[in-house]
Amino acid sequence: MDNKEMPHDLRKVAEEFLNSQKIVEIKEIESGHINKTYLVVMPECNYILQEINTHVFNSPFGMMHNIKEVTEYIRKKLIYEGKDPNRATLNIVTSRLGQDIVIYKNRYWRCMQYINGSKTYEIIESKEMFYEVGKAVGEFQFLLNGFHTRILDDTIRHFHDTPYRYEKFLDIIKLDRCDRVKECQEEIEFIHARSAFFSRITSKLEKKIIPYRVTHNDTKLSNVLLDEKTGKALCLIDLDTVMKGSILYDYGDALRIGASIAVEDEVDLEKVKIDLELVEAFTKGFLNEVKEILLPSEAEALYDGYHIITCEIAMRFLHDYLEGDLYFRINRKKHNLERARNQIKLVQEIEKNEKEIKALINKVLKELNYDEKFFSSNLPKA
Ligand code: GN1
Ligand code: MG
Repeated sequence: MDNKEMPHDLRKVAEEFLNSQKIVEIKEIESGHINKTYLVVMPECNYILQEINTHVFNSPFGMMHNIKEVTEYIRKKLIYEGKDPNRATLNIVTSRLGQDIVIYKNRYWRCMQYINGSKTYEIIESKEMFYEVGKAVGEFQFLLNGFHTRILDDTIRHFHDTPYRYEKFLDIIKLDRCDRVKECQEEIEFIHARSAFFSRITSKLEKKIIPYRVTHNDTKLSNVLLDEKTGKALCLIDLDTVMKGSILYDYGDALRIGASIAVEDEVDLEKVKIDLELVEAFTKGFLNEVKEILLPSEAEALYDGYHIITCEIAMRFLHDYLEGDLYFRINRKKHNLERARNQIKLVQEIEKNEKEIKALINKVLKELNYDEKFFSSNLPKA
């Protein structure tokens, strides 16, 4: 599918949201594996224009409903607390007819304000930086603690349902449509060997041992905005997958990329290692924000979040490779296989450091005087 936009079409779409007289330039931003993103430059402030990938998000209105509800809630909460909400959450721009989505030539578009002076990163540059990322991820959870999960649409069903994803993975292997299974035997075996614990989080959700919360579900590093000058946390972006879920996946997904020394598609696997000091810095920032709402049953399973989400993403990249690269955008032929191998190496690193990571999480909890008695009255709303 050729996704290159005609400049004329892009302008037409942008003009549905913004004053056509003031649009200086529209340029593509390389970010994310799913949607297409553009920066619209205007004299006073810039905007983000995005084409929603409706193959992945087949309920775009449900998705926008979730984003609107969640950002409105965060905005009101921040105002109530006397804080400035403008740089602390996304601001949706509606079309001149008041709609959140513009459909142009059968494709779906939305627009948001660009947060000035903000920056995202593909790789962590210091402990301080990752501490701030931890704060942003934790604050998101904290701010949404009182939000009813039932308000939200299940935009991508079974999104972090790792056992379900494993079932689908088995189906794809059986089908072997692209004749790629024989090339990936080792990787497939790696996933099989870990499948027994894929339900560790989902079964606790089902049994209500841990609660469903409003979660971001895609807390990878490049979805966290930091202030360009001060390096302080601003907010989480890419709220497309905001739904009900487990805080453990949000904790783990942020660590997955942030605590790895290499980028997600690094092919030199020697470079794929985790930095324990980074794990600690993130955990401190994160737990400091959520210490008053985190249940002991969640606190004791934080490591599982890190481990299982990394297995899940490895399996998803491999699944997409076996299926013929239908889901994640690729820049080279074996990109998804390379990503899968990278994540598999990361899983090995996490497993190798299991004891250290668990000890580190406990150390941070102790330092924060985490204590059961705070939490019983602060259960999230169903
Ligand atoms: C996708 O859209 P993007 O690139 O932020 C994916 C996430 C994966 C991530 C891996 C809707 O996120 O689940 O963790 O790639 N998003 C969706 O980098 O599937
Ligand atoms: Mg995303």
